Amino acid sequence: MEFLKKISVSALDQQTIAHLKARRVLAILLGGGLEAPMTSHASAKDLRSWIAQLEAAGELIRIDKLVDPLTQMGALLYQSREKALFFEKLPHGWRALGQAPANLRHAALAFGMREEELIPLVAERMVKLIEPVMVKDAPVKELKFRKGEFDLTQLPVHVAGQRDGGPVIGSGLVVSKDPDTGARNVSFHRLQVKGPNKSGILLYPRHTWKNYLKYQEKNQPMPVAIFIGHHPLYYAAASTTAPYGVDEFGVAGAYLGEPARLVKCETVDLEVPADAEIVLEGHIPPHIREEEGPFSEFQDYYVTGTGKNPIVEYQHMTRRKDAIFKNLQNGSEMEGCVFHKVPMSATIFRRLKDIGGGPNLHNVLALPGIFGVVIQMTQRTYGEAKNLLMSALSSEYQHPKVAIAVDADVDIFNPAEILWAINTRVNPSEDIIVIPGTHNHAMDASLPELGAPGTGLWQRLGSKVMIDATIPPPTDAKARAEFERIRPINPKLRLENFAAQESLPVVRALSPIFFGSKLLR
Ligand SMILES: Cc1cc2nc3c(=O)[nH]c(=O)nc-3n(C[C@H](O)[C@H](O)[C@H](O)COP(=O)(O)O)c2cc1C
Ligand SMILES: [Mn+2]
Repeated sequence: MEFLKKISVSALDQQTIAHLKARRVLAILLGGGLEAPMTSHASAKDLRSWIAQLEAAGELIRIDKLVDPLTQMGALLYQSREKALFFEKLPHGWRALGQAPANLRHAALAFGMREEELIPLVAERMVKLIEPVMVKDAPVKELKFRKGEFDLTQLPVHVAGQRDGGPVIGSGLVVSKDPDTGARNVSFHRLQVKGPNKSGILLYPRHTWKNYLKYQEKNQPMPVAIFIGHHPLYYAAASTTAPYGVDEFGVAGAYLGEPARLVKCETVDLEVPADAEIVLEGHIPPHIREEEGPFSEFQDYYVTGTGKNPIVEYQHMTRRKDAIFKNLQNGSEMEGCVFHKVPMSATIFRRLKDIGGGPNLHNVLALPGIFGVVIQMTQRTYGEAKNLLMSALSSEYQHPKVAIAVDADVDIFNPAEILWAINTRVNPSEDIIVIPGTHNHAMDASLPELGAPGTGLWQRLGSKVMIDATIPPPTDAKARAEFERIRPINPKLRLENFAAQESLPVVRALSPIFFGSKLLR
């Protein structure tokens, strides 16, 4: 039995997924859970359970050829907008997951929800904070490396775009604390690798930056712990802008429906997820700024954020024995944007849902480029859409510059339908309103930039626009009737029931989503 156990475990080490299925079978065969290295907490959601879930859903592509992260991986991730990629053969024996979630369908899978109901349900869940728990069994502590024993340049960090300044860890979630209150914060920050134990860091002026300024004022380095590779709901929590002082691990608990499992770091007074793949411990020294960027960013441009940014110096690394790296590529409609879209849309949904006593709000969705948001609603009264649009432009999130309101008959997941609503339901002089002189996102290249990244004056002073593409409210049935959309007689008839046998493959290859597809339900 002991022999079988050993063989099985090392065989599992070789592969990754068949492994997880096999694991369950083996666990039964062996009369209990397996030992490390593949073991994670029985019920813990981690990168491995996520890979298994993607594969079972037919959403994962395995890449078994050798891939060079510096010159090849970016192009493969860029073209995989539909499926997650699992890189089985990377330099130095690494494996890695990317484009997971590649889209909102994957995000819905991670949350265990249907795509249409994802945002309203996440909006409900995100405030049901669950305190994290400290645990003893921590797969991420299987291997420990002190300074000099690890080398960031040996990790399979990839270069995403042609003009990038170098390889950038896009999947690092940064844990820091407010030095005055001890309140914890977790957020995403791009980390350009600059040497065996050094990276740059882009600190957009929000919570981690605020913590850093407090340390800098005391002329002290800010301790940080950065975890790489975990279940996507940890990533969704890190990209949620909770109020300052709220621990995003509590948000992770809310998303997971169970407490995040944490352990103490080895060299800094911080806590990290026990089931992560890799943890880097380090500090951000005060006042030091070095050139960082350009980088393939979320809006699909390189330049924003480039300049004299702070650095991170690393003194320790822990990881699983067979750690799986997480590559995360930005760019419009790439994985990074999925992590922007879900928490941002849900946060704005929460903001709007009680306006004026509770509108008939159906959905909210951040649009490509992230500076736009669409609100789907049925107005109760004339003018109500504009009240909601004002609020969407001024929320926890600094991104929205363009806010569009549409009715329930517009498929907000299909940009063509949103454009159609703007073209056919807007009276420009009444329904398009520009608000000048607003504070906008500092990474919106279309607006004038004041100050530089890494300084307190980094911002863009711009403007915002709301576009009301809603139709008259149901209380004015006559006016509303002018906007009833065309539907064919017998909308439930399907092409495949009428097509000739030889045409069936052509019919089956058709996309189920097209202009008006929702009206045929
Ligand atoms: C993929 C991705 C990459 C991000 N990269 C950065 C970054 O490099 N620097 C930064 O300051 N914020 C970045 N963010 C945004 C913040 O992590 C995010 O807004 C988070 O909610 C901020 O946390 P905070 O509200 O606790 O400050 C990124 C977000 C995502 C989804
Ligand atoms: Mn925060």
